[in-house]
Amino acid sequence: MDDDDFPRPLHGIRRLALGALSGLLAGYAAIAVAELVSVAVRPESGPVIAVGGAAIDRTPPAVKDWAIRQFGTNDKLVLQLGILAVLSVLALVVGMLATRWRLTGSLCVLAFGVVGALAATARADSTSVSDAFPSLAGSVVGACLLYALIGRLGRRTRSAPGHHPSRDEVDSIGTDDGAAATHHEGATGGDGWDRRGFILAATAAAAASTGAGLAGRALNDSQGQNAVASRKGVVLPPAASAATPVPKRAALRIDGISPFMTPTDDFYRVDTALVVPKVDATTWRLRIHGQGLSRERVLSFDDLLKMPLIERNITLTCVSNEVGGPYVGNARWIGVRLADLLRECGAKPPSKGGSADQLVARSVDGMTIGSPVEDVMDGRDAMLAVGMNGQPLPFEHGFPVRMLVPGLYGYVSACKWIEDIELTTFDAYDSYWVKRDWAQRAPIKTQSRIDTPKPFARPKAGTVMVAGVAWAQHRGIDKVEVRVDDGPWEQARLADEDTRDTWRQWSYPWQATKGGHTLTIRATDRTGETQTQKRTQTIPDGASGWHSVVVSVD
Ligand SMILES: Nc1nc2c(c(=O)[nH]1)N[C@H]1C(S)=C(S)[C@@H](COP(=O)(O)O)O[C@H]1N2
Ligand SMILES: [Mo]
Repeated sequence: MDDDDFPRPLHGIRRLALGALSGLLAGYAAIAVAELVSVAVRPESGPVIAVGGAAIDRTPPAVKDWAIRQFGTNDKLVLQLGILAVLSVLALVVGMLATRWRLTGSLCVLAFGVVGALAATARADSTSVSDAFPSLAGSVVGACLLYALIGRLGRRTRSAPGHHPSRDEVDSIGTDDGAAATHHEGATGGDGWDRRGFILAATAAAAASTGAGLAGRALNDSQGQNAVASRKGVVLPPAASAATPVPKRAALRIDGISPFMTPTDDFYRVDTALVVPKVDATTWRLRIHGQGLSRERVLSFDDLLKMPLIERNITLTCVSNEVGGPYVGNARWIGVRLADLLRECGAKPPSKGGSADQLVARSVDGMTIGSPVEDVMDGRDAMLAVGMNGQPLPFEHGFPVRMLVPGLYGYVSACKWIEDIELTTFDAYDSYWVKRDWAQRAPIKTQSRIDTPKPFARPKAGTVMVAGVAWAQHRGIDKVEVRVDDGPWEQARLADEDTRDTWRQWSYPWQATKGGHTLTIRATDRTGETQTQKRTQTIPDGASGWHSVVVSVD
């Protein structure tokens, strides 16, 4: 009778469990509210993306390479799931802690909000303190919710000094009549376990969070619709200077070889963007400015399309590509010749007396990529690309405009979602990856890859077609050699060269004998230099060494 008149607080394991649940609900509410508030700021300002971005910026290269290798293009999904998992564990712990120290628990939630806010404002693409709002707003809601939910559990022990509820009592509390509890405790929470109040509040919070989160997601997605519409509206003009037709015999028909032109959907993607930037081409602008220019320019997308366009096949390679790795692809690009634009602004390469030796490209997501002005203006087809394989650039590959410089690794040349070009010097400025210990200058190293047979394949004895690709952009491939086990180097048959900026296919009909064999490949570029056997890491300026494949012939 007494118990019914004065509900007891919840104790023991059930208190902890409901505390943990409260923590989870508070964390969920915080993330959901942050997502909704980020609609008013920008999608990248939400806490998961912000913390993920901060993690990417601080990941040591070795870990980054490992993550790319382990998870490939899923690395970003894995990162976000990892952050959510860590947040969940933290939320459980904070919830349990709050069952004892209610206010401290809520303050912890606020502290996480501050961390998220700091991460959001510290990112390179953050231009405003408003990036802090989503995390802060989310954490305030989360903190209040946790405080309220824990209040429903009743005040711990102190309300009933010396009282240790028996097993029976705890059970009866669990099944007590919620109406009685509500009656005694009112809206702000009394000293006893308010079962009905807890269930109501928890259910309402879960539902409201789900609603807020889904609404936030939907609104954030729809904000990209202008960009999507602007991309659909792009009509690429014909090139003033078309690509020379690919020689028929540049593309071999061999099972398992990389196709000479990489289909857009299979083209590798490497960037730091957790949210692919959706840029509206109709409002996009590119600013060209900096040292040694006689005039600055601001260009719209239409301005670019009105200029004479060049169309070129260019093989792009990532410095993070391991020997034998997949981060290389060949596409047909169309765009404006960058050297012409720079010359119109009065730029001169260092060899002609220009004072700026570095061109820094900046993207809408704050990436900075520095290329040598000399390379950009030495006559090669450096371009501001607007199209890839006959289509406007896909969002993943930099819509509306990206830079490309044949012969340079992507991290020193291929800025996607570009919006700013500044001429400066290598002494004066270190770009994003250079700050992270990658080399300032990084021409692509001569490399070759065996595409077929695959490692540990079991071909039949007899003629086995060994084939693959070799690249030495802007120098060209002159020779590819194959070695079986420790035998002599044999010349592979080279497919025709398209241009010296594209990779080159090769093949070698191997008379395979039974047993295990190691196939090794090496290429020689047009300067006469043969690929070095010396294995190096990808950092600081690209992997070197020979690719080999072990097979077992039946
Ligand atoms: N804005 C932006 N541009 C970027 C990057 C990036 O992280 N952000 N990564 C660069 C790197 S390291 C490479 S290898 C190429 C890859 O281009 P892709 O994803 O279109 O293949 O983009 C470059 N441009
Ligand atoms: Mo790269």
